[in-house]
Amino acid sequence: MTENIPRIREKVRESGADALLITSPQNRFYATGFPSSAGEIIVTADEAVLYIDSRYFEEARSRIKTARVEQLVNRAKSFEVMGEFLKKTGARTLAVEEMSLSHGQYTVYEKNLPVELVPGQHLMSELRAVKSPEELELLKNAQAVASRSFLELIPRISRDMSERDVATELLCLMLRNGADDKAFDTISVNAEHSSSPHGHPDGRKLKNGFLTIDFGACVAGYNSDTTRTLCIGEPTAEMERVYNTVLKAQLAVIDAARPGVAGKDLDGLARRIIAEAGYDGYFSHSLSHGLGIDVHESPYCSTASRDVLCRGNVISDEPGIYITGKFGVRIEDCIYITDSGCENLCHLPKELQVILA
Ligand SMILES: [Mn+2]
Repeated sequence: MTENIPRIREKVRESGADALLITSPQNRFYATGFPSSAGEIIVTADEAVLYIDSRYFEEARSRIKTARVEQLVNRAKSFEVMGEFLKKTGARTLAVEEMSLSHGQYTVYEKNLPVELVPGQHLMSELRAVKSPEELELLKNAQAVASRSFLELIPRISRDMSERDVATELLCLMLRNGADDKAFDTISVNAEHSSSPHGHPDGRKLKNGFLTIDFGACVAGYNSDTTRTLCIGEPTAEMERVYNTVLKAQLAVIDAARPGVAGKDLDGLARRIIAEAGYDGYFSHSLSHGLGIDVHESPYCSTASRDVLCRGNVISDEPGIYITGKFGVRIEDCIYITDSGCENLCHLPKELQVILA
């Protein structure tokens, strides 16, 4: 796993920040390639120090090459050591992850460090939004595990199973195929329940209607995110019309996604296709989010988004139509933004697939 400390130091230098404090497990992992449940990293333009306790210290010191690793004994001592380091660098402000620190944690840092805390969340989210070639490989690998598992799942689905059974079976397949964990709780919703975009799978037996499955694998710290909507029994004309509308919007986004496109315009494109088919107002969530170490990260494509796509982004493309009391359809792939367009990370078929008819 790559250490991204050099990229972070460069970002700190470019932004003019005095120093950056990394506190979240995700950003710590991104920085060091080393998973840990605790620890803090201070990064300046010239150096980086990881403060970590005895549970991780030896392994961290032997594996991490781009940051100095210091063992921490207790909280009071850690503030003293971090404070001394900050003084030595001449830092007067410290950029922090203001969106993930609790109010309590923020207050403790503010009280115990000899610097002014300033917002720094955007530094890490901007960096993480642009994937390195190695990160792209990790994302493709997670997607491959999830896709293989889904293909193995389809012939195992039977009318004896519940939504929850489908989710459990898929999790077993993903773990057997090499996932370290699921990326998030699988959504498996059938018939009228499929009108809940993030419905919780229940214990009732499957019946005729759509079966929407939104699932992901986490492999080596990187996630996949995919949705397919299958049809149990033959679809009605309305079901086919809704499915094909969502598919048309989903494919149009793949055609349009490229560097320089605004997130809100991509969202608007899908929304317009759905509205023109007569389903204005039935696409009730945003089109897209970035994906990586977190399942939801920058950039975002929504009606309110101010993000503009650039090469290296990996984003979801997941329009849907949800008709309360009837059914819902969502189709989702994750795509990588290339120099001139995008590459779909997911190769699962998308035509309406009828099962158990
Ligand atoms: Mn998604």
